[in-house]
Amino acid sequence: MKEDRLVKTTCPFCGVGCTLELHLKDDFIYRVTSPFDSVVNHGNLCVKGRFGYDFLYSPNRVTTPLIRKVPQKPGARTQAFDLSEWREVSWDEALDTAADRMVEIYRRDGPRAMAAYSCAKATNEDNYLLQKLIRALFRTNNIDHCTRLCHAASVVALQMAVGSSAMSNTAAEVIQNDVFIVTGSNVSENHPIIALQMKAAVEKYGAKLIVVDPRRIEMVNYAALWLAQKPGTDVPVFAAMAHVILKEGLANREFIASRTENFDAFAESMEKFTPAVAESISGVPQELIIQAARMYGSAKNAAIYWALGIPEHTHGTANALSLINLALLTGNIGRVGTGLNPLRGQNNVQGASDSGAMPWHYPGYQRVDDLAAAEKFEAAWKIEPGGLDRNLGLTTTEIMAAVQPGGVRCLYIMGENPMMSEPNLNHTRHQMEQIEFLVAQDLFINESGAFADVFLPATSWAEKDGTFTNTDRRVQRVLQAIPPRGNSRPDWRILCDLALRIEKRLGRQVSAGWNYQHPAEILEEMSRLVPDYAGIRYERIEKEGLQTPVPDLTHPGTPFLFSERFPRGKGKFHPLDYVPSAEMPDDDFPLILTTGRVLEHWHGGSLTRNSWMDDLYPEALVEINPADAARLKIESGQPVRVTSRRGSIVLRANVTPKAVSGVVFIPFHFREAAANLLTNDAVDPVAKIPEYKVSAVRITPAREEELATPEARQKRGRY
Ligand SMILES: Nc1nc2c(c(=O)[nH]1)N[C@H]1C(S)=C(S)[C@@H](COP(=O)(O)OP(=O)(O)OC[C@H]3O[C@@H](n4cnc5c(=O)[nH]c(N)nc54)[C@H](O)[C@@H]3O)O[C@H]1N2
Ligand SMILES: Nc1nc2c(c(=O)[nH]1)N[C@H]1C(S)=C(S)[C@@H](COP(=O)(O)OP(=O)(O)OC[C@H]3O[C@@H](n4cnc5c(=O)[nH]c(N)nc54)[C@H](O)[C@@H]3O)O[C@H]1N2
Ligand code: SF4
Ligand SMILES: [Mo]
Repeated sequence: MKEDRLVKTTCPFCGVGCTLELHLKDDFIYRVTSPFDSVVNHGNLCVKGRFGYDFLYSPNRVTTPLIRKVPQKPGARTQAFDLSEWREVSWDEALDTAADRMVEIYRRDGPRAMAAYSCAKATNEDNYLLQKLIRALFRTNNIDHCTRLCHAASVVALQMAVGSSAMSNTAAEVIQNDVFIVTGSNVSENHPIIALQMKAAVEKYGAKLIVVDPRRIEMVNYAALWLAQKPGTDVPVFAAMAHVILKEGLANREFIASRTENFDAFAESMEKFTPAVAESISGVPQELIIQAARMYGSAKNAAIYWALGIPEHTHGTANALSLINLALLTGNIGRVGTGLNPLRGQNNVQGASDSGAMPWHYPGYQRVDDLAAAEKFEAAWKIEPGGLDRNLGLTTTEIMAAVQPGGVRCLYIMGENPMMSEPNLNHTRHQMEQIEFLVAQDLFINESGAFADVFLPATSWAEKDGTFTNTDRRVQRVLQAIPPRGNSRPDWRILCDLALRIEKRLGRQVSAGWNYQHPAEILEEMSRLVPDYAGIRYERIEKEGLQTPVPDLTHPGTPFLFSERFPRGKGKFHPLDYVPSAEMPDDDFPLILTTGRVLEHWHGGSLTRNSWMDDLYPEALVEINPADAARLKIESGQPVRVTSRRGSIVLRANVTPKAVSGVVFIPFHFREAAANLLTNDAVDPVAKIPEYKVSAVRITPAREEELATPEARQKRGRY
């Protein structure tokens, strides 16, 4: 018997980054709480942080390296969920096989044949190493992660306008806002602890909340104004607010003159967006737009919080720019209690981006096509001059599209699940079948790993050390609480062991090395290369995280950005036009489908569907407005078929006023009713993010037998 222990660590689910206290008895986590003095969450946790950790004990978890029994061929690759289709092997055999095949393909086809998906659930150290492996050993920038499917358009827009893409302010500052806008963010389900602070801002501190969202999300109950636009019409709504602010003299002339550029071109392009025009496109009554403009435009401290309702469109970049324009126009940026705040999703999506798991940037957003940056990384990794690839790599969606002879042949997936998370899954399936060699490094054989040749069992966050960077740029510790389950290993260790084998086969040594003894050494290497992380060391964040930028070892961290200047100098206004979504409703497909999340579940479901969370929310539901349901003669609980131009699924209806008329909502967590069979893979031309928030569908009644049975729901398998 060991003593009972408490281990303080960071939640593995969302970007809020709550502190967890794991209660252990004999290396078994029997309870999770949070200390009252935790800086992010003050002892509060949502249901996932508190109860959702048990996936790590799931019998479905794979803790032995595996190799497929039947060799897979491109074009005829199949999925194997059942362990009987795999051979349990030693780590040596698994890693040697992976290294042999990867090097063989690289030798034959060169860098463009190699690609990797990195993992926003894994640590900064894990992500730093995977991008180093891909860049330094395979000489390609073909590495990306789920940020591409997430806030890519927010990132691009913020880079264009201010030169930095992170949240500008700290989430807890919401209580210092007089007015705040929440748009495209179902915050009480997806960032629940930030939602608590927002509710307090309204109820205790008198802030006024403006919700701009096409669903009647919970935060509408706290809102002074709710603008329910048709999905895909944010530009007209926010541009009309700018129009009113300009017309009514509410613009901050001093801020515009001293801190911004390109104002005239922007102001001219706002002329056409009268509230009446915006109403005709978006359906939002013009009086509401005018009121919202006055409220935001005359506030002393106003902030904008947004999530995926903004970027996940073919015009996602324009959507995000329409928000940025508003903040520049009113000077609501660069001070405490203001800001442009894209709420980041995964526990470590900010960190995976900071760590360089991206095709256009080295760690720290240093561009791969910038000569000085490339030379810096060549020197650090001891690579011959000119050795690193100077070309932008492929993004997540481009990698999948490039799987073909002459294109990507080998894919390494560390902790992602494209076969659930990418749009138009029938197309993704076709592409996955064409891969020549596939490695999956995960806790579970998910729908994508089921296609793999080699499966490498990683540990969960509770079985390893490292750091996560949360949505407000806070780098926090992750502490090993229990030994790795079975034969699993932490991602960073797997990557080091693999890299050494690849190096040996290539006869190429990256003498900056792969012999790390502890993740602290990896973070130290990264902090030497990334100025914003220069002052971060494990010792400094044992008690409390530090918010980047942390430029030196005594710097206290940066709660809000841009007080003096923007990273690009002046903030740049962007003129805008309205562009409709790629697929609009018509007679055949009369409803708009928007997709997203529910409180209890996580993305493709690998974690929460292998957890108690699945008992709380066991079955996929489509939200339909009562008027639409009456017209379609559908009742709550009845099975329905939802069909788009790309696919069709059967699930139960949830008739609820949370859905507005003409718009239905389906969460994408459920394999047996996979929402992404329906979604459109059209992308924003600049940010390459898919249009998850608007597809056209029709709904027809279905029979009970067409639904997945409860047993089938429990089993993972082909959808
Ligand atoms: N429980 C849970 N929490 C999560 C996650 C999870 O899987 N489960 N995932 C995490 C991740 S990675 C992310 S990125 C975040 C995502 O957090 P959110 O973006 O809040 O998640 P979604 O459910 O996609 O909600 C999108 C919101 O946009 C609205 N919307 C739809 N179309 C439009 C539109 O055209 N314009 C506007 N303005 N709004 C629109 C929807 O009604 C919804 O309120 O959540 C994180 N937190
Ligand atoms: N229709 C629709 N589709 C969407 C979205 C939407 O709103 N609508 N949102 C998009 C967004 S914002 C996102 S972020 C993506 C998410 O898409 P993905 O990142 O593809 O989805 P996840 O299900 O989170 O996959 C994470 C995997 O990592 C594994 N894992 C967890 N921890 C670790 C670890 O420490 N190490 C390793 N190696 N593996 C680990 C889990 O078991 C799981 O299999 O989905 C996108 N897809
Ligand atoms: S709000 Fe996010 S970080 Fe906090 S407990 Fe819930 S899932 Fe974890
Ligand atoms: Mo995300």
